[in-house]
Amino acid sequence: MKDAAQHTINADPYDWPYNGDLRPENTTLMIIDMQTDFCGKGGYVDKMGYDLSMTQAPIEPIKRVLAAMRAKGYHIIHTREGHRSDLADLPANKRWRSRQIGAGIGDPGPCGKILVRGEPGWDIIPDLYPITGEPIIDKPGKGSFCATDLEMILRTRGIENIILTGITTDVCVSTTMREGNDRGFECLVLSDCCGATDKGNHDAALKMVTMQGGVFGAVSDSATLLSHLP
Ligand code: C5J
Repeated sequence: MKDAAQHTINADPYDWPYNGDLRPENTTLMIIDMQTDFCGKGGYVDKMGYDLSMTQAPIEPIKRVLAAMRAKGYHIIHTREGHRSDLADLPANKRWRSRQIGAGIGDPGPCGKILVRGEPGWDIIPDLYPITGEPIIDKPGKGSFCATDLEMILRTRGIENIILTGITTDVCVSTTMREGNDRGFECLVLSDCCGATDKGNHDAALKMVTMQGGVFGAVSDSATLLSHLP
């Protein structure tokens, strides 16, 4: 029998995926935490005083990747970081630290209670809003696998490859990539489809992926992906 067609995306430090098995059936786009709290006026990142242009930069590239991958029938999974309205899943140290920087999680802000489920600031921005059939993973922490059913959804759907996008590169994207990699998923992060609150941290988080032959997977960008996506 003839081998299945091989498809790879040019990436650093290796053409991805490692085994050339890139298909809509076994590959998901993950869009991490594209919530008003992380990229909108009056949200959590804005309240902390960081430059919003850095977390807004990936919106347009993600839009292009999302449209193309939806059209080709790839799996699409979204995540939201946030806590129960009674804050029962908010660790005291996470709340304390956020208050030190003037953006207390669970405290009222211009977009409702910061990072609390159901509040306006917590939801995904309209430009990237999920459509029917696209799971949303609600997570209390930085990684998308911790205290969620993400792994069960990926295994049930036969997903082996994860293409990561979203915010922030050095926190929730990086943590999810590490968690996914440790579980045997083949991960690719798209550099222009991520953003951080600090350019140095964005660059460093991407560089870390490329060490040791691709210690967490590989790094590419939206244009490269779109020109070779089967
Ligand atoms: C942070 C995230 N930075 N989505 N969350 O607290 O990266």
